[in-house]
Amino acid sequence: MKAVVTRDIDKYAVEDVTLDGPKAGELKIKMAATGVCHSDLSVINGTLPLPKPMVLGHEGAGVVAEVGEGVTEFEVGDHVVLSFAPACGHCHFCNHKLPQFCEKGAPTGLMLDGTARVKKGDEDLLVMQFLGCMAEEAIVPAISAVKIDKEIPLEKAALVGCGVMTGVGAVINTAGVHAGASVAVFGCGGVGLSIIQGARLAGASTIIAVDLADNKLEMARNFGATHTVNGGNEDAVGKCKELTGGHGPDYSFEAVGVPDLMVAANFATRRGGTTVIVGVGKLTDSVPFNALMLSMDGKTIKGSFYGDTNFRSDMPMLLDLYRAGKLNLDDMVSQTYTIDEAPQAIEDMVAGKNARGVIVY
Ligand code: CXF
Ligand code: ZN
Repeated sequence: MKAVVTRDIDKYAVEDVTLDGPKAGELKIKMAATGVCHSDLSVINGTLPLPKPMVLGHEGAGVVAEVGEGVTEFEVGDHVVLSFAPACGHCHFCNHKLPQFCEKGAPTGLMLDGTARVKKGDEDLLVMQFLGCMAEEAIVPAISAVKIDKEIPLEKAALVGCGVMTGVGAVINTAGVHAGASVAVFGCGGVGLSIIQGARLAGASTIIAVDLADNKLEMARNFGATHTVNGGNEDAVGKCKELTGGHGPDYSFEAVGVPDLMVAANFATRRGGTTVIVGVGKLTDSVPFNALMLSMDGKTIKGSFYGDTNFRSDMPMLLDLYRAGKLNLDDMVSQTYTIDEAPQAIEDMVAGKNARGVIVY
């Protein structure tokens, strides 16, 4: 089968590889669609320090093609969305309503039993987030999949596997944005646009989108931004204050992973408000906060991982919102690609062309 593999920093290619069958507790998925996410690029360029060679892909949906021993919740033909974090349901974090931090989720690149399923000759290939779903087929832990309604188009469903869940979840689960709130979103890629959609769903009355690219700001308006600010020509923090009666937004979200933008988002937030850091930055970067003002301004700074999701309930819920016409996934898929076109899809993402590019098999 074909898979997108990174072997060295800044290098990746579509390769022909083989796939073993599913072992106990696993599923074989015939992939239907895989979204291309900045975190795939972060594996390629080493921002996410994961071992290589690694099959990319962590935002996917497909059809169950084989069921491993002991799996009772799925059968062949089921449509599933894949979660990039497994949830065992029994560990400390699963038992404390934090399944996004399930103890099974430490990303080694191997499957949960410590062995590999993807091979190139005798060589073992690792997979991103137990999935490696930028490939025609994938073996995944059954505890990383959720069954969805067969009527939902799989190329739309794939997006809730990462970007849409991360963004909408940051608004609903992490921040708990209330109706009538003011919200600023710094960075309007797939995650930022999903934060904007989440804010619209939560009933925010002011939604300020900040980006450097006018095409992203135009998309932001389409997804629900009430105001747009090009941070390249305008003082974004000043504009956020001006648009919120001089106080700053109740909630600011950073969706890129850049320290200066995290600082700007927190500067913009009103006194007593909440700044949510959604962007995945570099391990080597730190962000300062002012020792006097953090207490004086009473702001909350929260990190949000995977939209603090309980994916088994949240992902079908998001797809229900899609079906009800309340969550726009149709415009989120701004371009589709074949797997042979994966390099083009990654280039287009770097160039900021897409809301989301999706590989369709
Ligand atoms: C990332 C977070 C770090 C692990 C891979 C996925 N989130 C979104 O892309
Ligand atoms: Zn992602």
